[in-house]
Amino acid sequence: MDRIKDGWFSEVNDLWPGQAMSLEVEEVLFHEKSKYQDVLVFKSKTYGNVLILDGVIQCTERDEFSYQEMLANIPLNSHPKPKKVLIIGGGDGGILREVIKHPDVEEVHQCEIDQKVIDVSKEYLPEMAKSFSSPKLRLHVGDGFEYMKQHQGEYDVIITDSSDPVGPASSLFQQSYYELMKKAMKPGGILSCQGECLWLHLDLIKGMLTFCKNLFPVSDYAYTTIPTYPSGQIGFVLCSNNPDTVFREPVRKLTNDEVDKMGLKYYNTDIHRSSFVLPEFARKVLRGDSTENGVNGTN
Ligand code: SPD
Repeated sequence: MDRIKDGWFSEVNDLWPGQAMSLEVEEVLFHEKSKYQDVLVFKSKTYGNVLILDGVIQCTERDEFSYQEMLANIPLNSHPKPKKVLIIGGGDGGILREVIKHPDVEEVHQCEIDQKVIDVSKEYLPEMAKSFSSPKLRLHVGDGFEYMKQHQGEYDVIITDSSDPVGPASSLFQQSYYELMKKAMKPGGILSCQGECLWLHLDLIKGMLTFCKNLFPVSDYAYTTIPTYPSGQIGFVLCSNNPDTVFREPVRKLTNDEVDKMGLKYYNTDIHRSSFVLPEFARKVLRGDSTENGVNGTN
């Protein structure tokens, strides 16, 4: 296995040239090519079990909660009543686990293209995949574009938990995909998508926020810290069909007690607010000189 050398996995990829996260491997638990991608799971020395797709770290048991909690909770707590939610991707089940914690969520549709990812997650990442048994879930294995075409005007919140923009996943970072999500949303709907890294992909993020600004009355960008993603950081593109949405001020503010009861380890109301505060190099590019500091100047 050429990605593991001398007992270390290294995440070498052209999307982050000249750098690579390495994790010490204790045992390879699964390695197979699915119909869509190379699927590897190993037990690491210090990050628990790790899921790798096409050589890229998707999640580790130790730090996955940072990404999953933020990608799910920012949109859910920005919507006044998120009853029906669609998850595109997210085959490890972590986003689903977070979505069904929200008390207003009645029904979740999830569309994941690769059954193998669901299967290995059930086997090796049980803390993430445990929610696939939820009675609120309608799981569909297939293509997200096709699924949304058949479900127009249905969702309060759409969450896209994708891998990086290479191969088939690159279409999930393009305008046509956002147009499709817009059509699948109910009036006042909100979306949240994996939005890559400020340190590595600022131009890509700028491009996405530019077309989002033309498609939605409100759009914004937030981010989280996570040790095992490239440069230790990953962001989220957020859009709303409701012109009154102010992403950085959640409509549902969790008490400390609620945070505990929901088992949240990263998300709380303060981190929701602060995740929109950008370092200056990124603020200049993504928000220009607006003194209001919001992508659309409205929030
Ligand atoms: N660079 C890796 C980005 C992966 C984002 N998706 C991860 C899936 C976790 N549910």
